[in-house]
Amino acid sequence: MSDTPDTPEAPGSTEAPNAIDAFFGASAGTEVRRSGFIAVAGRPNAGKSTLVNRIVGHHVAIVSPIAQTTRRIVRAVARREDAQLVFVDLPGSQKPMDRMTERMQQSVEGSFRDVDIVLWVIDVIDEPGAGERRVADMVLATNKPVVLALNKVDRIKPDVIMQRINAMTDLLKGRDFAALVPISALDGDGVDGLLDELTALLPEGPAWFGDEDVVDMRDEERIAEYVREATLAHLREELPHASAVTVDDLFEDGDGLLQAECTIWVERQSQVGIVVGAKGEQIRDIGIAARRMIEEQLDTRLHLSLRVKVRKHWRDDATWLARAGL
Ligand SMILES: Nc1nc2c(ncn2[C@@H]2O[C@H](COP(=O)(O)OP(=O)(O)OP(=O)(O)O)[C@@H](O)[C@H]2O)c(=O)[nH]1
Ligand SMILES: [Mg+2]
Repeated sequence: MSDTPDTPEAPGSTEAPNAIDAFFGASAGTEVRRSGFIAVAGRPNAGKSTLVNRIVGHHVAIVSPIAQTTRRIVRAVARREDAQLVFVDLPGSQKPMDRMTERMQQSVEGSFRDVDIVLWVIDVIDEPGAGERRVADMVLATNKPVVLALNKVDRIKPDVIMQRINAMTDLLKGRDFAALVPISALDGDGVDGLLDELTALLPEGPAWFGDEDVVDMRDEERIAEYVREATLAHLREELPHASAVTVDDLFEDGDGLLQAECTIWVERQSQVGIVVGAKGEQIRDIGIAARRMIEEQLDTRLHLSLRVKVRKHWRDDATWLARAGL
């Protein structure tokens, strides 16, 4: 478990106080009496990671407009009054396309065993279709209480919410949601009410993590994630899906400066030039953005070196995926 610094606002979320921060003053020092794990599930791009970041008040999970941003599960801890909530941010669920997405789907299904509640996040912009039916089958098979978060309400007219609630209720085949809450993970609307519902469903029990803990991930994994987020922000078309990041070396030098050597993997030689950019300005910009984020989130000074390598068909190479922690 790594500690995260006291820089509460995630980038892009500075306009509103986050839901949990408002309760920290009152809850710090209060004994934890209820605690549990909450799987955050749903289709790719629904806003699961954005929601987890808003709730815990740190940018712990990477976010992008590209589907299948989350590849590794992130456990993030929030405290509310006498309760500790551990959010398990999952990769988006869709039909697997290769070994990597197959492994991601297996990790999603495996993670349901160890949680108390399933928080199903949907994007209310689209009418629920085959993708959502697929998630419904998976979620129903867990036999856990299911809370539905209807996300991105900032993008729709209020009367659409009722239509979506009706369509989603039909998908549950006679079972009931434990709660249905319209929210905007982006601006925070409804998130407080969602936390009320989740907290009420938690079992009694002591804290799983310390009060200082925010994210259950090694620094090496966090650095790889932030470099990937910066890469996603700079790349277009097929490249976000064709790229992966590994940390090859990580150590602190004599001056207390963290040194990280990372590789951005692509699938074809022709993609190397796209990542590097003319005169290397693209990879320099990726490096600057990643370093800023890592320094802020890990509360450290960092020297980051990036290189680009080709690994053909890495998405279908089970051994390589396991080694890369994917
Ligand atoms: N308008 C609006 N956009 C949102 C909201 N929540 C998330 N988004 C945007 O939706 C996109 C996807 O967000 P993510 O949090 O990465 O989605 P995810 O469900 O974690 O996606 P995967 O990791 O691919 O499964 C990003 O561009 C977010 O800024 C919201 O409440 N309103
Ligand atoms: Mg995500």
